[in-house]
Amino acid sequence: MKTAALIASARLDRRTVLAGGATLAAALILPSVARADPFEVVEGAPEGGKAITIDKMAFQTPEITVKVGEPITWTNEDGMAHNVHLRQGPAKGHPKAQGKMLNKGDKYTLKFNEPGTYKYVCTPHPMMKGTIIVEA
Ligand SMILES: [Cu+2]
Repeated sequence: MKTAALIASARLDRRTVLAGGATLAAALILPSVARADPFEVVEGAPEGGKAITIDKMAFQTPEITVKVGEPITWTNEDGMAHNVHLRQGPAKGHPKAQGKMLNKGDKYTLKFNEPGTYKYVCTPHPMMKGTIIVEA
């Protein structure tokens, strides 16, 4: 009986320790997941990645597939100013989803942290549409 009580007590301790460990792990992991943005604006048009030209009132590559972390750089070659405004997908409603207006020759680079399908438009010309598929 004494032994049984000891075993029960040992089991309880181990469960308590495991539960405590899981809680600690959750505390360490969850805040970083909550903080991570689905995408980032990258300054200074980095080397590599994919390129999309904006011209003739259109995103010249309307659909593109990238890996997580692979940058996409848009270059406006149109005489009119345009932007990249992420409207559907993981970036929907994000405070940085509406990109700055790009004049002719300006570049804008995004990289994506979260896989998914991101649909975007140009804010003043919403008939200009594009789709970004981000793969893990
Ligand atoms: Cu536009």
